[in-house]
Amino acid sequence: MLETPEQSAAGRFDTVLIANRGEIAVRIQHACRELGLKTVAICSEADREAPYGSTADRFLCIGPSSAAKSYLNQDAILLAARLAGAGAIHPGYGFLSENAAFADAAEKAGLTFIGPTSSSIATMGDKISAKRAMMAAGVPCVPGPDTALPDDPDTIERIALEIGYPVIIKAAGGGGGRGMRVVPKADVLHEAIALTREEARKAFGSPSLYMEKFLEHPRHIEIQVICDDHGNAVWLGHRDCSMQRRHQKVVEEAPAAGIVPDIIQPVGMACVQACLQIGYRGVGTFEFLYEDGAFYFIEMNTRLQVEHPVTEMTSGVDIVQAQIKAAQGHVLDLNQGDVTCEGHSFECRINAEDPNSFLPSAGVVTHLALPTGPGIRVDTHIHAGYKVSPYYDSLIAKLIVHAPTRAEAMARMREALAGTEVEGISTNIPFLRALFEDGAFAQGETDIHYLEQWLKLRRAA
Ligand code: MV4
Repeated sequence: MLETPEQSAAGRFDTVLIANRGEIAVRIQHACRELGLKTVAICSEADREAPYGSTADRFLCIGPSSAAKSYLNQDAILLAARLAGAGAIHPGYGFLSENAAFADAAEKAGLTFIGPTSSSIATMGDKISAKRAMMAAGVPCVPGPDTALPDDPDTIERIALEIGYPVIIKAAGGGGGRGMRVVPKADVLHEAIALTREEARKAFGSPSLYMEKFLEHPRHIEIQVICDDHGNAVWLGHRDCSMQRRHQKVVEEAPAAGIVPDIIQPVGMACVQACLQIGYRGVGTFEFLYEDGAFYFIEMNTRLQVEHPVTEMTSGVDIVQAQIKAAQGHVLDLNQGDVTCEGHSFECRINAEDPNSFLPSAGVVTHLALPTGPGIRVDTHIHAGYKVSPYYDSLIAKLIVHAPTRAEAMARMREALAGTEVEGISTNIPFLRALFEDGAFAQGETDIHYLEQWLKLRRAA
């Protein structure tokens, strides 16, 4: 094959090992096949019967049910890739998707890691270096230093006073809600720092902390980017992911209600600028808090996200295909001017969980009905007779709708939820149906605390 300037030898591959399971393993297989790529599926012993195995070109069992011994087992995955002749690894989300050492090990083994460089992953994995990179690129950040907290108590107190209480102490190695503590006033500052530092040392192997202004009622808005290896980057729109419980998103939408193009556009362009400045490659998500009309960067995710479909619906871009093509070294085939945001999209995460305790509900799906109709998409790996195992994440399906307006998309989701039946295990479907009847949600009047408050009220009623 002739080498074209669009495609470097480094990124050339014809077989992709998908280092994941569940709905995302299915989603990535679709993208690979449409691009003419062969697929290698892997599984743990618990997933031997999973249908995503039989649709792949190869299917290898790489270890016992425990994720630590299978989907997180780097050596087993690299060995499977070698045995099956894969030229690339797609990590999906979760598991090894944001593990810089794994990305490095894959590249050293001569495999293309479908994601950013291990150095980009490491920079964003350290929340202080991420913030420093973003401030340097002109991305608006939460007030507070982009350096680790010093040890000197007086200096720490001065930083807190300068920011203004309440402040939040966060671990550099944390993220996604782990390793953080709110400090309402000065008299509990040092105690909060000592506790968070000990937790950080234990959980992340690093005692490094930083301090920010604590925003009390923000929304969680994120910006999706896609970049190639040739200095091109675009943002594909924004999403609202405020509907969460204990840092687990439940409903996501694109675009965010009430956030007009004029106010989000400069933020999107700053994200693009940051990508170019750090030499980012592939897909990424910039997470922001949005409060009183202003955006504040908090973290960057260097992986494909669970909620990428809502942006696919509004932008018309197949984000997984674009990600794979970027890893192949292709030049991005769209400019910022080509990116549009059409209509409105919602995603509901359907979880196999107890409606009261929220604990995972394992067992056999005895009956399954999935909704059909215009503007309805279901991303799932399950079928009637499927055995939901207790070992992994409780996500069993994603219900995605797209309609011209937000109100129409909500109506379409109500219709889609009405047409969804899962029997044999407990799911959060009844609760999602109730949520889509909620008036404040319909008005777009929610923030990151809304769902937990709503659940509390509902339980009391
Ligand atoms: C914050 C914050 C308020 N102020 N930072 C939680 C997850 C992690 N990504 C960052 N998080 C937060 N950082 C400042 N300066 C509130 C949260 C937060 C949150 C953020 C997004 C979505 C849900 C959340 C739930 C609780 C707290």
